[in-house]
Amino acid sequence: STGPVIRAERSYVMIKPDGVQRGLVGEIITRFERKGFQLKGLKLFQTPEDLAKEHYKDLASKPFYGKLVDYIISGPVVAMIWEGDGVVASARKLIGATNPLAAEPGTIRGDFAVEVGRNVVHGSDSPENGEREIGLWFEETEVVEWTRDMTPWLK
Ligand code: RTP
Repeated sequence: STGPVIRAERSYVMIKPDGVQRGLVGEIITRFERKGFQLKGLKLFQTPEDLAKEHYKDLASKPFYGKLVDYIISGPVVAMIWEGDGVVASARKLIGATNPLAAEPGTIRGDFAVEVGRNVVHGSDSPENGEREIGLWFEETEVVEWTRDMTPWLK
């Protein structure tokens, strides 16, 4: 057949060093699993400084950029690829507002954080950035093709 390959939507979701140190890894993964998204990549990873800088390059002019990079490389992160219809926007909802004090209870940041500079988790802000970030954080061989058969319970 011809034409573009239509890929399912994917988000790059990352448990930041504070989330790992505080023992929130299982809790956070559980929320995405129970929602009904599919895990396509997962690793515990010590981030090199150049990768942290590249990931947040759009914020390079912000006054907090240096501190942000130092925070992201301060300990291991859990890097994940989650896939499913609408996963990018839905992940942002599950995660909650950037400033945890503004995040609704029931969201990850609303339930577990108080500081914008220690806000536990990251989620891509668009499908395009999802693909960009997955390309930055994962080797092709680390992206696993498998089927989670949730039919007829979930689509
Ligand atoms: P993320 O990329 O981590 O999912 O966060 P976001 O889209 O909700 O927020 P963004 O504006 O992209 O900011 C990225 C991360 O920078 C840190 N930040 N610190 N005023 C500050 O000190 C400040 N503002 C933002 C946060 O860790 C935020 O998640």
